[in-house]
Amino acid sequence: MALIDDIRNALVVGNAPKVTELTRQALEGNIPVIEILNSGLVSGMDIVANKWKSGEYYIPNVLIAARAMKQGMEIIKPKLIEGDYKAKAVAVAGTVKGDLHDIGKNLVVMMMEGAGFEVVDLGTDVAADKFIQAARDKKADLILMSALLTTTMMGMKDVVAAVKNSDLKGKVKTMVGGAPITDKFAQEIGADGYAPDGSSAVEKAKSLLGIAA
Ligand code: B1M
Repeated sequence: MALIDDIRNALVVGNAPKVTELTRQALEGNIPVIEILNSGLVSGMDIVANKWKSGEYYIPNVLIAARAMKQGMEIIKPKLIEGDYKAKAVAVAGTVKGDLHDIGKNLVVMMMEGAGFEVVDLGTDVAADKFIQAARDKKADLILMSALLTTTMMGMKDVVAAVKNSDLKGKVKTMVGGAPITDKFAQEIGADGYAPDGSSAVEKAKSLLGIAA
């Protein structure tokens, strides 16, 4: 679809005003929000990732594309989270210590909110004790962790261990995700769940907490 292609292309070159405008047009044209997200914004970010990997793009190119992605996500957010606002459960979410990537984490937070979860977003570079404190303060059912770097993913193990060594043991489930994370890794560090993307994160969270789909 031409409009979706245009959103993707504008994101790849980091043209945030154009991404914003075209995303708004797509919503007004009743293009399904999931299609705008997956075929436009996420697919554009995949192209950016490949260009960086191949050396065609440098960090400034990636940063302006990430800014365009965020602005596009802001436009679709109300549509993505509309519907049942009744909190089914409380989750705290964050990108682990040392890691500043937040696009995927923000996406997961939006999808969880859209499914009725109350999510307390702790942002990026979140240390284990901050996850624990927030989970305790908010009486959370679930801790959602994201990591994009192989050098930070072990921070998830610290959080899982901190939960098991605290009064939260048995009360709070832990879930992990992010580009370098696998189901095998989740099992190795003792996390309760893993999901490869936002939609499956919602399904996994519901199944961990025994919430009917
Ligand atoms: Co970064 N970076 N980066 N970066 N960056 C990667 C991750 C990298 C793979 C690129 C590459 O080299 N090919 C590489 C990591 C290599 C490695 O660890 N082996 C890398 C590097 C090296 C770095 C720096 C170290 C670069 C430098 O400074 N020399 C630096 C680190 C900074 C830091 O964190 N301390 C850095 C910086 C940056 C930018 C600031 C420029 C920017 C981040 C902007 C931002 O987030 N606000 C950036 C970006 C954009 C990327 C890539 C290109 C794209 C990431 C992204 O947003 N993807 C990335 C390449 C890649 O991933 N292939 C890369 C789109 C997003 C929708 O996907 O985040 O995977 P993702 O989320 C998905 C799933 O993973 C999942 O659902 C989401 C939706 O489907 N998911 C979960 C995520 N969290 C989940 C949690 C769940 C469940 C599912 O449950 C709790």
